[in-house]
Amino acid sequence: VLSGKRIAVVVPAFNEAALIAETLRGIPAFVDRIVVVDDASVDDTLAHAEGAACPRTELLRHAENRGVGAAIATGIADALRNGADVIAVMAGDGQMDPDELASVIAPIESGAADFVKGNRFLDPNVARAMPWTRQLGNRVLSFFTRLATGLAIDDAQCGYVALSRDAAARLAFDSLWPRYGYPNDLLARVARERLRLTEIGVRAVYGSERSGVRLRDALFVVPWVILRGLWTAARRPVHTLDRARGHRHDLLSDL
Ligand SMILES: Nc1nc2c(ncn2[C@@H]2O[C@H](COP(=O)(O)OP(=O)(O)OP(=O)(O)O)[C@@H](O)[C@H]2O)c(=O)[nH]1
Ligand SMILES: [Mg+2]
Repeated sequence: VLSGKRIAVVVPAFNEAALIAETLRGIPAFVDRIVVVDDASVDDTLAHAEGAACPRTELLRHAENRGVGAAIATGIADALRNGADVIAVMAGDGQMDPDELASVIAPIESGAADFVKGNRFLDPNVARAMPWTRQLGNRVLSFFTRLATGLAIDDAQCGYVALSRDAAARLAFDSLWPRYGYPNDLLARVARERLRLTEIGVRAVYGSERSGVRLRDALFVVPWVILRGLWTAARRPVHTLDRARGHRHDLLSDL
């Protein structure tokens, strides 16, 4: 607990036996609930997660592999059901620096933002830490995501995010794009819901983990999700329409 808010961290994990325990042990003590979502790993991820679990840890498992976006959606639903006020996402492969969690969630805790996005391009070491193919790909995908959503973001693909309970409820995670490309779908929804977005500098961490991202994801899948986002971002949210209708009703009854 920080400043009276209940904090949950969602950890998607697929075949992360080598890194999941270390990742879980690193999560700061102020986190109230850790929701690990094992996306039907075929290695010992679950056993290693169990080994590192403590009373605040919840272990969920998909019956079949559904993708990182779907795993995050499962974790967010659990966090909402269990009363989280602030929710953050940290990958199960140790790529999010736990020392940065407090600064990532700070704008949500204070109410200054509804959605916080990590920005690895603010890391002075990014040129050395992030493989150049990733730097190029992330820059290009971020450029098109900016165009499609109108949001001022530098690092669309960064998975280190935090959001408020209200934002999590409004973003309708149950229909989120299930695989790579989910961050771009999420940003389109953030734009549609007119949420207040803040970017925070985070470290670019590339270590011994193996990425599941394939060239076809960067070339075809993510661009397709970005394109869809044009439509998503432009749609007016239902609650705004409701408010507009309510307003018109008030005007009419004033007459
Ligand atoms: N590859 C993959 N990862 C999944 C899946 N479901 C959950 N995950 C988890 O999602 C997180 C991110 O996956 P990565 O493949 O490392 O992708 P990334 O970190 O966005 O991309 P890189 O910058 O290339 O590492 C990891 O913690 C995975 O364990 C899945 O179906 N496939
Ligand atoms: Mg990774």
